[in-house]
Parts: sequence; C-alpha cells; structure tokens
Amino acid sequence: FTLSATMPAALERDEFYVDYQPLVRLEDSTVVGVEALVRWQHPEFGRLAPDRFIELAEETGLIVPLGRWVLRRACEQARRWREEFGESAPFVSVNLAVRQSRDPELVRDVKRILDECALPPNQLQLELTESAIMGTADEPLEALRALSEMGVRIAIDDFGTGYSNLAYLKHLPVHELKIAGSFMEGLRAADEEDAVDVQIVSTLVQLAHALRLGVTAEGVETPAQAKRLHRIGCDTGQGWFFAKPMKPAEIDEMLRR
Ligand code: G
Ligand code: G
Ligand code: MN
Ligand code: NA
Repeated sequence: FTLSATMPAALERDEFYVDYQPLVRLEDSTVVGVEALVRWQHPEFGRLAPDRFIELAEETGLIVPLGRWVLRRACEQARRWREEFGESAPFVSVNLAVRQSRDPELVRDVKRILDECALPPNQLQLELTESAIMGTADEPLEALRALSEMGVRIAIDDFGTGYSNLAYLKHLPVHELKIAGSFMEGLRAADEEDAVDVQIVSTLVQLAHALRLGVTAEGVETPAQAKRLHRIGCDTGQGWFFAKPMKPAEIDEMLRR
C-alpha cells in the first residue's frame, strides 16, 4: 500500500509534525504537561491523523525511527519552554508504541536525546498502553525500570480498556494512570450521569491514589465532567473542554496567560 511505502521518504522530507495537547491540573487549571501527538502533512492526501498511519508504521517497523523522531522533536520543544518559562514549564508526554517498548535501543536513545537537549529527565513522560507493559517479555519492564530510575515519568495510557494485572501494577515503575476517555461519557451532566461510569472512574482514581500514582482523565469535553472529576479527586484532566491539540506557539500563548 502506497501510504506505508512512502513513509520512510516522508520522514526524510520532514512531512511529519507534532501538535501538543495540554494536561491541566483540576485544582487550579495550571497546564502541568502537554501530550505530543504526531501528524502527517501528506503532499497528496493532506493532513493525516495518527490513526491513519501509526498502525502501518508498527507493522513495517518504521514506528521505531518515527517514534524516535517524535521523541526528539518533543524534547527540543520542552527545552524551549523550559528556557522561556523555567520551573513552571510543562513536561512533555510522548506515546510509545508496543514495538518501541521492546526496542533494545530505547533506553540509550532516550538518554541520548535528553542529554543532547539538556532536558531534565522529569520533564519527559512516556505513555504506554497496558498491553505494552503487562504480561509477556521482561525487556520492556527492564527498560521502564531503567528509564524510571533515570527520572523519566512513566504513564499508562487508556487505562481501564486493556488487560491490567492489578497485582502486578503494584510493582511497576509507573507514575501516572491515564483513564481512557470512553469512561467520561457517563459523566456528561449532573442530571444525566451514568452511575456505572461514575463508579468506575471513582474506583480508578482511588486505585491510582492507593498505589501513590497520579491520575489523569482523558477525553474531558464539558465543564460538568471537569467539575465532577475534580470532586471525585482526579488530579489532572485532558480534553477538548480544556484545549484541543495545538501548535507550540498556541501553547506558548496559553502558558503566558
Ligand atoms: O492525535 P490523535 O488524538 O488523533 O491520536 C490518535 C492516536 O494516535 C492516539 O491513540 C495516540 O496515542 C496515537 N498517537 C499520537 N501520536 C503518537 C506517537 O507519536 N506515537 C505513537 N505510538 N502513537 C501516537
Ligand atoms: O490514545 P491517546 O490517549 O494517546 O489518544 C489521544 C487521542 O484523543 C487523540 O486522538 C486526541 O485528539 C483525542 N482527544 C483529545 N481530547 C479529546 C476529547 O476531549 N474528546 C475526544 N473524543 N477525543 C479527544
Ligand atoms: Mn496518549
Ligand atoms: Na489515551
């Protein structure tokens, strides 16, 4: 298929770019972090969302160089924010594909990129899905442990939709749970709340805190959801209610306010 065949050249030609979506502390609306989300500006098909090409890149293996490129780009951007905003600069949160989590070069790549960008490791968060972390091989776990010891933050993405082993979770080098946006449906408005979703989200927030982890709710689209999440005790929110994925310059503006 042509899309996958042209991907390596597209990476060379700089057709990919990264947008950033704020991660907002519910207590006081501070932007504490931003999630890096890759896009492809295709010369023929226009702007392609990651769900059009990430899976392809996983299949062909191009996800490894592409993921490394995103990581570098995001760390360079984080460094700029750090220069401008100092201690209050947001950390960057970068998605790691399953294949990257199993790449033997991962730890070395991350370390090199942090060094070259002179970025403190705690300004980087890596997001992995449950399936990338749980079960299977030991390599990804060892890599995560090394990264965590280095000071890099580790988040579990789309939490609640995969196959989490809760006994195992306790021993993982993880700092943050990101609750999947699908659970926010039932928190839309006080008068039409889905009691099951409210219970699930409350339970996941309590679970995170029992494990001494931070917890972020994804897919927050309405003020009622944000308010409810704050009352439930969730730490951080992400979603269209706060901000869509944006250009770095738009993030700059948000941080200045
Ligand atoms: O950008 P959007 O909100 O449409 O993201 C769609 C999906 O693509 C999400 O599941 C997100 O995690 C994934 N995604 C976005 N950027 C990256 C990336 O740089 N690497 C990987 N592996 N996945 C990404
Ligand atoms: O899987 P991951 O959490 O990395 O994916 C983030 C995805 O969620 C991106 O595609 C992003 O554009 C999308 N997204 C961000 N905010 C919202 C939101 O408020 N509602 C919905 N439906 N999607 C969102
Ligand atoms: Mn994510
Ligand atoms: Na997610």
